[in-house]
Amino acid sequence: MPETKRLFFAIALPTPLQQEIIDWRATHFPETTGRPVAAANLHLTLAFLGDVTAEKQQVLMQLARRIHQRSFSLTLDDAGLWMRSQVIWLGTRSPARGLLSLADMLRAQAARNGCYQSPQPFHPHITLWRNSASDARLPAPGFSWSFTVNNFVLYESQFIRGRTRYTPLAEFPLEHPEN
Ligand code: 2AM
Repeated sequence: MPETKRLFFAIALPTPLQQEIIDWRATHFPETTGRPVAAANLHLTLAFLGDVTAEKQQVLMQLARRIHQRSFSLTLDDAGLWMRSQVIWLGTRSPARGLLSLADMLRAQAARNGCYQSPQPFHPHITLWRNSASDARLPAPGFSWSFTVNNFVLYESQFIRGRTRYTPLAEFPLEHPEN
């Protein structure tokens, strides 16, 4: 069996925003809500690739480098609870066109290269809590954070000594709007 890595393309959050969201989470949710995702692990997945060989990783990275897409603004102003996956997430009420087209392209490239893609529509989200209680309360609307997405990242997901760790393997720049 060839060696594989569990990979996904995602948008990283700027470090100060990670901390701001963690502080907001701490004041707006009780500790009993579930298992909080660590600050460094907050991200928005664009395309989940699954277990990928080194060869396929190279192909997918080459295709990702060929994507010409302008940077865009991402506003986080929505939250929800998915009962089935027991996830509480942060998302966006009006996803930028650039976000949707970037995810579409990466997901299509992944599918064409044999990485299973869920038939569920893409719902951009940042997982905040896992194993959340089904009666967990969500904060009232009114929160909003915005930042410019200038690149996207290929991550490896590992489970080491009981902890999930996401390691960035490569960064892919988006184009400056004036280009
Ligand atoms: P989640 O946060 O909603 O669980 C690394 O695991 C990232 O890939 C997470 O953002 C996770 O989404 C996502 N992910 C894991 N398994 C997936 C799957 N089968 N389909 C789509 N996304 C998946």
